[in-house]
Amino acid sequence: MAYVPASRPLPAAGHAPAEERDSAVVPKLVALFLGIAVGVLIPVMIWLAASAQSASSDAKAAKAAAASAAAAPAMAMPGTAKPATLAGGATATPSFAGVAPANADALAAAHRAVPAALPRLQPGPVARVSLSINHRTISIAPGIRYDAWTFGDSAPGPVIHVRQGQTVKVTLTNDAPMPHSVDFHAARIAPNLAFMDVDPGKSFTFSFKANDAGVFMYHCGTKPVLAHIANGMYGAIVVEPRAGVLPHADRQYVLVSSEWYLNGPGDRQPAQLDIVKADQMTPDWVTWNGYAGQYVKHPLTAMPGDTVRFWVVAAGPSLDTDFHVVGTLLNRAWVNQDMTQSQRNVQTALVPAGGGGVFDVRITKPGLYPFVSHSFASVNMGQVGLLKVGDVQGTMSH
Ligand SMILES: [Cu+2]
Repeated sequence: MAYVPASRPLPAAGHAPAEERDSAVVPKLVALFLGIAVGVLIPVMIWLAASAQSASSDAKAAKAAAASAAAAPAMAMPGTAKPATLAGGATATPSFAGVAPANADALAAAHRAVPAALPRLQPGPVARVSLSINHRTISIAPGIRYDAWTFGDSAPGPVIHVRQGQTVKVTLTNDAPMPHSVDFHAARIAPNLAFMDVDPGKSFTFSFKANDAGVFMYHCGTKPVLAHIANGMYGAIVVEPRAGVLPHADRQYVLVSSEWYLNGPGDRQPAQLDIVKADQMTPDWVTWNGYAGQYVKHPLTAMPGDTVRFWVVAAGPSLDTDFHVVGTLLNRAWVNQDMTQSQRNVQTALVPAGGGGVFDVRITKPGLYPFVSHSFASVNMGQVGLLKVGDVQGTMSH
């Protein structure tokens, strides 16, 4: 915005004649100019005063809003950040985005990528799902460790694959030192009966019928939910429509996006949750299946002409995913996992935090096709992978 100094002379006063040859004319001209100057200056001064008042009010309102929302971003390089604070006084650590040890490339190569292939269905009318709950130290990026809370041994937890119409019988076993629970978005069930806290050392079983097809999030629903999800307690359940409903797919992959909020770099000792960053939605890492960039070093694969189906969940806890495959379009997009209708030839599809979407691509030309959230700050923080179509060499970044 341009800033106009208050002392700058107004045009009406600045263009007075420098020389006057006819002295009789001078008083008239002076009177005329004074008249014009007064006529112009008074409204201008009133307007300037009103503007200043308005700007002052706006500034006060913005300051109050910023303080109450505690929304000041904390995105700066390590060591240079001015810490952001919550209204209560809690302070966020600086950003640890992109922290990498010297051997990060070798660590990325040695990392065993989380299998993204859709697991097999269980036959029969009942699908049994056992979920243990643990507190574990996991890797979330090359050389970066985090003290997570997990379903099973990993974050995300195991992918669950059932058929529409099957009964899902869930047994939760809490091997962690504090209460946890599980909330299935695929279930229509009273939360107070099914999603309740399970104490340490206890087990709990409940069932629901998977009547709604799609890909859904499951997560811990114990308060504070933000902390339990941010610490890793989430996963995906694929409820596949009845046989023959969906077009054939040659390859099927499940991708869960999530972000991580670290209270330290995590390279020398495991990081833990920075709840201020989580409240402010300023993550350090954003990942596919829990580990930054893992499918860049270890791409998902397809052959030219294959139909590749992505079952995508955005676990958040707070960021949406804008699903995009570079170099192609989504031939079919079942947005918001509504499996009754698909959109065609979509460039980018929104997967909201806590939501899911199913996307088919059919790529005929061999190459390396990055899949990202097209919210590109997330790419910079690790939410990028490669789909390798055909027998191609090398890698690429995006
Ligand atoms: Cu929990």
